Amino acid sequence: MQTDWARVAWIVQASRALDAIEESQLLPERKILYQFCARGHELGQSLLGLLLTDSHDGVGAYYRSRPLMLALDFGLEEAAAGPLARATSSSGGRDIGVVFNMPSRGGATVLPGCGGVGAQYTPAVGWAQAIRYRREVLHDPTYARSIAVAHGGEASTATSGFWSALTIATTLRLPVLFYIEDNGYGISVPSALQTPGGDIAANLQSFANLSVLSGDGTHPHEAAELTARAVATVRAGEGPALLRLTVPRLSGHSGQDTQAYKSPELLARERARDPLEALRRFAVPALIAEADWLRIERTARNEVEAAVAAALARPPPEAASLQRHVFCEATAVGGRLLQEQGGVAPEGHEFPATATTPRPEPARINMLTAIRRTLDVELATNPRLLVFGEDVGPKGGVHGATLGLQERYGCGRVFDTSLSEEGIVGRAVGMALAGLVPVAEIQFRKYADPAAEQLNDCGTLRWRTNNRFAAPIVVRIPGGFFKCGDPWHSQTNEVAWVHGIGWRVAVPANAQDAVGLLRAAMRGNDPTIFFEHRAMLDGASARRPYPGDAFILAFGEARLVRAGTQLSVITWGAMVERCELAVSESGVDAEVLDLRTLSPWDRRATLASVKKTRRCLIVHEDNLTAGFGAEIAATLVQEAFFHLDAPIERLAMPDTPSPHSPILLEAALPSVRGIAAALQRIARA
Ligand SMILES: Cc1ncc(C[n+]2csc(CCOP(=O)(O)OP(=O)(O)O)c2C)c(N)n1
Repeated sequence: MQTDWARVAWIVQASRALDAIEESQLLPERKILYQFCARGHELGQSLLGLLLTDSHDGVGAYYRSRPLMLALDFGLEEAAAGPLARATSSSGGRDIGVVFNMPSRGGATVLPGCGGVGAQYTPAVGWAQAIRYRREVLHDPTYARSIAVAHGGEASTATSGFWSALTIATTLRLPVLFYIEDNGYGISVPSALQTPGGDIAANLQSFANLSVLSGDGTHPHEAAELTARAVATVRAGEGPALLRLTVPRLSGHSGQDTQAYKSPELLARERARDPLEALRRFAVPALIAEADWLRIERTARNEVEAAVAAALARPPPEAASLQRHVFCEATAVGGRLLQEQGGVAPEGHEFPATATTPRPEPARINMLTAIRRTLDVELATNPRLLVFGEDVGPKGGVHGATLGLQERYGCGRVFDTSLSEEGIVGRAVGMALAGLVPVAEIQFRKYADPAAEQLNDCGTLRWRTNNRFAAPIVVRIPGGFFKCGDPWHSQTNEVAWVHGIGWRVAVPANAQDAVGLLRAAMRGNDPTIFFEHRAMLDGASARRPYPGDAFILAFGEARLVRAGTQLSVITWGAMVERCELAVSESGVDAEVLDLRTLSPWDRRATLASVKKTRRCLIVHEDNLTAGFGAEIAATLVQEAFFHLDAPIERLAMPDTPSPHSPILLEAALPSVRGIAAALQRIARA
């Protein structure tokens, strides 16, 4: 493809002019609060953006990607409105203006960006894997030449996200281009501290299944040739590529940075590499007449000034809108409250009919079988659904939840992943953004920790894109004690996601609820953590008849385990069984509520029960301090204080990790005897 140098010149000039207005006017006037300048980075990004013409291309961008955004037709006014935090900007004033997102407008999608350096990589490879899935499993020929691009600075190649994405891309030979702009510094830290010798391309030369290219991002011909070659390689299906272009950063890292850590000589050397000057020398007059160059310069400046004026005239966000779009607000598929992109809902996917009344089979099954059967039914009825994680393929998962599913649905739909939880969750986010339903397994609760960044970013994604995007993924996580405990496999810490923003959290205590809640999660439109308690997976008390392929349960509806008059016990997960036993042992006529989900949690049922019994004991396995019991107690104190005849009490694991020795474990967990004693004491109070 011939390079449209006049267009490149316009993008470079427009980006320059926008940076200049922001630095010289809008920042000093405090109309914008952060300024991230792309000066020095514009040339390569302009060339790259003009090559991303496929309607299913997906781009993971970062805060210095504004020239790339302009090349992708983001629009000058849109670009100006972001830093001005306008209501109609791409985040509605909720995110830093250069943390970009752009639903497809017939061309590339720009995946919702993140402030965390390196967080763009694993969602980008998820998008690339979704391209392959759409092409090879769903047989959609329109994905034949689509690619994903992950754009970052050289310091981002030191992040775990980069390495996780590189492993996924190269092991699976995915159509993804890593486009690295090396300006020599991560804020003030030189690149030799990010990768040995400071050259990531040189260091990756021997990496298998990766085409590595490298060159000068300020040299028009070289940058154009390398960028075109890198994009063509990936489009041709030759697997992933990495292109490193060296560029100068001709400004501070952000508006606040004075660059005092650079010597005057270095600053002069950088100025001498200005790609705008290089472009002018290269193009004028050979490709663009002098008069045309001047006209482009003038037009770009005028258009930027007009765009800034129009963006300034846009209204700021309304304070009352703050809490909108944390979760999906649409009650049915379709309608303007749906996100524009992400998950199956925007494309009008219809699921088979559901039933809220169980149709029990005669035999009881354990929770593990219930989970497996539910995955099986959803895989069979929803071709967009994929199941993956460590060992979930031929082995069937370390707990056995996916046993036989790969055999039935193939390696494209049920598969093993590399050992990177960040990769599992970040990839799931990219797949969801590309319209799939990823169901990921994390082997044990503690091992979700390496995915913390992606989990956080996924939860906030709808809110921070002001409902443009959503990534409704399901993450299944076994945890809790089983025979013994230990600090790694046995913690619950479910409260972490309730405290995080935008997650729905299920903590089922029996096989029937597991079926209904897992189905609701896989057909829902918000990201969901599905917590599988290890003691419940084959626990006798959790066995129930299979409730049918259509059975579904709403989130936020507690189960009345036992009605009572003297005291309310609020609990969930493996503590449900212990509370039931304790009530029988205590002789107290206690009401037991199993919350079933913690986000949302059933305040209504909890308040009604406590107002009736006037006493309350909350029992959970998670540590006491800032466990979810504290939230319930605070709510009851505020909303049912005058109904209480005794202080609200909590029984929970003390503030220690889960211990391994069964003796220590029993000392740590709320025991049946301990719960019974508490019931008797509170009932007498
Ligand atoms: C995970 C994380 N750590 C630290 C930061 C703070 N930070 C923002 S940008 C940056 C430097 C990144 O440099 P590079 O990736 O080379 O991109 P450049 O800014 O040079 O374009 C740092 C340390 C962050 N945003 N995210």
